[in-house]
Amino acid sequence: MINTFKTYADRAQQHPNACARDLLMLMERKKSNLSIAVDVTSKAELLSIANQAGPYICLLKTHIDIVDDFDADLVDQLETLAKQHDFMIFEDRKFADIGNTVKRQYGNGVYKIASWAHITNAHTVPGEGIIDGLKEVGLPLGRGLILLSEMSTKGALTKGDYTVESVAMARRHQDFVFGFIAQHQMNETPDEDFLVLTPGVGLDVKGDGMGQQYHTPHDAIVSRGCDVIIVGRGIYGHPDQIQTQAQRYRDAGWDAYLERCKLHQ
Ligand code: S5P
Repeated sequence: MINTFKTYADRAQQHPNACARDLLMLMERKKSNLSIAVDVTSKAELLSIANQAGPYICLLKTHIDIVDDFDADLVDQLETLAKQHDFMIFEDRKFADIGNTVKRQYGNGVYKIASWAHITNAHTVPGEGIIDGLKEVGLPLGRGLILLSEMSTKGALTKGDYTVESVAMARRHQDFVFGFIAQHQMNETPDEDFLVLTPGVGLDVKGDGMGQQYHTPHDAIVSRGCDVIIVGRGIYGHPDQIQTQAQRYRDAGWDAYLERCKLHQ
């Protein structure tokens, strides 16, 4: 692992991928490396949490297919909130099929993910064709893709050669793929700048009894070199404290980033 340290602002200036540039600039402008994972099942709750957490986040991560009363208006309202509070939207679809199928899952169907999600993600298990399929739909729309190279859960099979091959795939598609869902920084050469968005982040608990494993924002950002912390239940699990918890994780993530900057000065 090579550590050629640059600030988010430096990276925004130099990054070859437009979506990554937008995200890095937003992070710097808003002083936030926090992505909230809003895994709730009602439209009203999703919108309310997005509105309350909006000022503190750089990225809103959705699982749009768990919303019982999904409709097109939900997407319209999320887009309005994204503009109002200045955040981007990441649909955590975890595509995992052949290229010809995923391009339809991405662009068509009820959710039409490519039409509104700035970022989505994919497993690499089917091989590189999955990137080709998603790219056909997403690249003309200016969207970005991240690959799952390491999962956060106990016993995950995303390790060793799987992770190495996933990074190699990303390297061959840098016009569209700009980073990873992972637990560590993934760059291998000094000129590489993949963003690492990392889930399994919590300040109060170590796990959830279903395999999830939590680390602190400090561990994720300073020790493991990740760029964006993804926090779900640590924030939305306290429905009466959305703003307080979002601010707490935003501060913890940003303080950790400032510490990382200092360490490399
Ligand atoms: O390896 C992973 C990849 C993802 S995208 N582990 C994860 O937990 N996630 C997602 O991050 C998961 O689907 C959920 O939306 C979020 C973590 O939520 P939390 O409530 O455990 O913080």
